[in-house]
Amino acid sequence: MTQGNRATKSSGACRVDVIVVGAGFAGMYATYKFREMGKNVAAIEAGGDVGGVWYWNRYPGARCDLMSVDYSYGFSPEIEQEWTWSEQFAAQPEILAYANFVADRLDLRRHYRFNTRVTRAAWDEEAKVWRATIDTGETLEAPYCIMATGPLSVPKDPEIPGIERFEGTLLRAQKWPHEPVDFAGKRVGVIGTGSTGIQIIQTLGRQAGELFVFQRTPSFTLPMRNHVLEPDYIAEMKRHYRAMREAMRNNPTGGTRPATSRPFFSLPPSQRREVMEQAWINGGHTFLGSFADLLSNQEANDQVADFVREKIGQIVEDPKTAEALKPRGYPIFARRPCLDTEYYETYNLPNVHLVDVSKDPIIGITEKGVRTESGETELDMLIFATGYDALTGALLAFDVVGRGGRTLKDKWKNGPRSYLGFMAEGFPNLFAPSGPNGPAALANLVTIAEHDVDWIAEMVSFMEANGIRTVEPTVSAEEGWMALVLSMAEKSLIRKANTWWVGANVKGKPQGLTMFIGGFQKYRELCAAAAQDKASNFVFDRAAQCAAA
Ligand code: NA7
Repeated sequence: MTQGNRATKSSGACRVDVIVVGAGFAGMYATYKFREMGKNVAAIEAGGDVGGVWYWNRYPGARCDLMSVDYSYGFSPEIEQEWTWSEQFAAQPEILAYANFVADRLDLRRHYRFNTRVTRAAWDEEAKVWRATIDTGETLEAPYCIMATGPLSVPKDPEIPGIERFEGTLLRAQKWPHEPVDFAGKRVGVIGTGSTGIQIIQTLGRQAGELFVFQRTPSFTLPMRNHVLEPDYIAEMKRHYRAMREAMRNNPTGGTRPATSRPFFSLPPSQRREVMEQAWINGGHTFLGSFADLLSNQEANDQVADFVREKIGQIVEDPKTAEALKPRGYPIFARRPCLDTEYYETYNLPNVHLVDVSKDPIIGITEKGVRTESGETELDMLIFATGYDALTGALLAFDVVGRGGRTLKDKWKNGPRSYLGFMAEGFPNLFAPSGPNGPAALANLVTIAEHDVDWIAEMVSFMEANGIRTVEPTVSAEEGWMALVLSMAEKSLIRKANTWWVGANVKGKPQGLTMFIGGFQKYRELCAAAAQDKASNFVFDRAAQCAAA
């Protein structure tokens, strides 16, 4: 196989220095970083091109709910200057165009094999290499393997009988067709009302003939207040990128949203109300930046939830529909807080119908549509926006076999365990940037990805400078990290909602909040401290000790 550089082939395997799995933001950056270090990189991607989740998620209304300036690479001042974002919150086509721009600019595609999946990755203890088998039957081998497989890359169908019977058009948000889909005059159903469903519903409500929303759990969603970026703003932003990136690294969200230490009840009621009104007007995730304790103080959380429910009641004209749209029974922000554009207003359109399947459960999919207890809704098209086997799904989708034949599936049978979120004891030289015990979905994934890849690259440089062939965390370092992650999680309201954040959306999956909730800045400090004390935290295998290999 050609990797555009110096891959060699011996004993049937294609030998390189680093294997990178994935062409999302983490994988692209890892490929670039290691190439710049002079490494021979072989990168594998299941999609037809770069972009990761943004390559697949082409559904109508797909958009990032982090600001474009945040959700972009900070490692290249040249790219920052050459690329211009058009909106405060970029839509999927623009994000994908950005990923393509970066891939072109850095000449990354020559390292990639697209439309290719890794089917197994196994550590060879004697040769000190990872061997990755790909679905062509070929094998790659390298001392280092970077699993940049992403926290949201394995789509999940709903557990509803009869899906295969549907004779209309079945569409999955996470694997959307590349060609345009026409909804005009069609009876369209949507199952799923998370961030994805909300974006689809607010878009298709204005395009479809009739839109039927099958809602099991309503999400809290806040106004995005998206807008076009004016030339003056862009010029200002480009002048200050360096300072902004520095601020992002020192921010709990890994983004530019200001943080606060102000507790909710430190203000008198009228001022709290004023702050909430302002947060609603400003839009975005302003609420979370307005009070420090919304994810730890139930009473504070209840008051914000009441405020948002009140807004829903004011916007949605039909009282029964408004009531069904008001989330209850879990804390606001404990499910991913969605950002929308006139989502609630969509339900005032005469062609949009809410089917509350928490009260009228779906029995099955039929040839003609969706059958609930009360009857059948006939549909031309049915869209699944039913989420992902998140955080661990991609890493457990194939066998990852570590030292002594132990698989990651076995190690993680009770939930993911790692050190710093991206290394695991028993799996030498294997790294999973933006992994499941880091800040993952709770902070800016691009900032996390860049940070993790930089940390890994520094570790590799240190190892090579010191004649070290392998690294893995010590048992006690991993135990300490997991104890910290789990004890912090105990205090968070996040664990009180049944979401993908805690594994509740996948039948049989171990439950629990295993993400690091301490914020990006703290995470970065802990990763830096870990690298400072290498002797305590890592087991190294020096070349001299395995001279025979
Ligand atoms: P989510 O947030 O996991 O949402 C999935 C939605 O699908 C959620 O509303 C589910 O309801 C619903 N769902 C799943 N199965 C069913 C069945 N059988 N019947 C009815 N409804 C069902 O995924 P998204 O893709 O929206 O968002 C994922 C992340 O992408 C998001 O958090 C952002 O970070 C970006 P449930 O809650 O299970 O009752």
